[in-house]
Amino acid sequence: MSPRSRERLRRSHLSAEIRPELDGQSVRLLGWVHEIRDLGGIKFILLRDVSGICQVTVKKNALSVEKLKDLEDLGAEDVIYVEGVVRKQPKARLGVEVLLKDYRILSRARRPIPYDVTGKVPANIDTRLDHRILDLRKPENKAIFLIASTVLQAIREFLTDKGFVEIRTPRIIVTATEGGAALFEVDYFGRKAFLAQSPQLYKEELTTVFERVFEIGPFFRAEESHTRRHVSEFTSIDIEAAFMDLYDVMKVLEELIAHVHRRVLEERPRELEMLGVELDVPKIPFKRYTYDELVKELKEIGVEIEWGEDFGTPHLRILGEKHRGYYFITHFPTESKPFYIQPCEDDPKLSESFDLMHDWLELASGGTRISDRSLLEKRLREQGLNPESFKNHLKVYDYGMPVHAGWGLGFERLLMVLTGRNNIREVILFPRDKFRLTP
Ligand code: AMO
Repeated sequence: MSPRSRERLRRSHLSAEIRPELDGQSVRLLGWVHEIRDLGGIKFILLRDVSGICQVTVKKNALSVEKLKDLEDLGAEDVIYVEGVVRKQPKARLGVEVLLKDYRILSRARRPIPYDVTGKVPANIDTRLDHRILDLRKPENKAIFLIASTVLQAIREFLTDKGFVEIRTPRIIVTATEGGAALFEVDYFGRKAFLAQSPQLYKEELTTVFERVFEIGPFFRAEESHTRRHVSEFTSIDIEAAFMDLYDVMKVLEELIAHVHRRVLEERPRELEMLGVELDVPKIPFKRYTYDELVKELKEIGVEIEWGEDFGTPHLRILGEKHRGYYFITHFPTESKPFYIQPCEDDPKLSESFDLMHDWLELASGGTRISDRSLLEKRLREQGLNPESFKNHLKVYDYGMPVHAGWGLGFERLLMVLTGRNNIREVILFPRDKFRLTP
């Protein structure tokens, strides 16, 4: 005899589908107990499922004595199955309730629950992250990740439409691309390897195969700085395209950002409202400032900055006050950028590079890349790197390397902007930083 599978209870509706128009209809629901309110003769169970929360009303005379007694034990976060009848109820939150006819408790949560999912007890970010799975059940926190899912989908559809091919490059690598200090070392069968900081060299190489590529994936930086915008594991949206320069890829980037805004507005209005965010589709093209212009601007208001120096947080804070929303900073000093960035032909002190900013937050960086092998070798040496360590990459330059350009966009930083959160940890399901490796 084959083993019998456990009886599976099925729902007829999601809680968000319970509307006054269903008045009189029998429904079956599945979900978690968000909250219970007991008013003596009457009990209200707020039932939460993926779609939202609906009110289940228990009239004491509607259940058998036994069932009623069992219900006394019901607690927050228990999983229940509910059978009931929809009734218009102007006093209920959404103008409707489900009158309980029968129920089953499918899984009991151990009490006391260490964290209040209803949000009545305020919690700081560390407490929230310590109890992350419960914290994520809060509708407004879940909303962030529903938006995140829409954003990912929008990015994929936009880039695919523009002829970009989605690629996957290795996470275990042997050479650093974005500066040696921020690398995590891995013992790779007794050999020294590193967790990838970005797909930089692979995405450049792959333009010789697919011309336009993109990748969405986790990358790793051993960030010593404990800030609200840095984590050790982040998601990078990367593109790289043959026969494009910095201006071409900046255009792709601003159009992508506008597309993402449109999609989120279309598909997630409820979630935006829950988060208290008023989103507008940004006007493109975004404003563009050169590094030189902004250094001058800072100096004019008495801020100390040396030409050549990268903008630090205090500089960016000041610039962000003056320049709101999205804007580009272009033509950084070649010295301040990685070895693969193309120096400007007419002034090699400057580079064909850019950052995309939102207020004071850096969201992306990119530029035209060096496509000439000897120049790349020279730049490696100038940055104190040994071309020999990059021989596999350099080899590709001997097989026909087109002019190419690209960028890397921090997915979580974009989400911070879209969801109005000011700590990157809020927009990562299970964030990793210097002090946090669990949950
Ligand atoms: P960069 O190092 O500037 O460029 O990174 C690109 C973008 O990734 C995000 N980011 C981070 N987000 C959270 N935590 C971190 N520790 C972190 N580090 C980076 C930022 C940043 O703007 N290869 C180049 C991109 C390119 O030129 O194509 C690169 O990695 O939003």
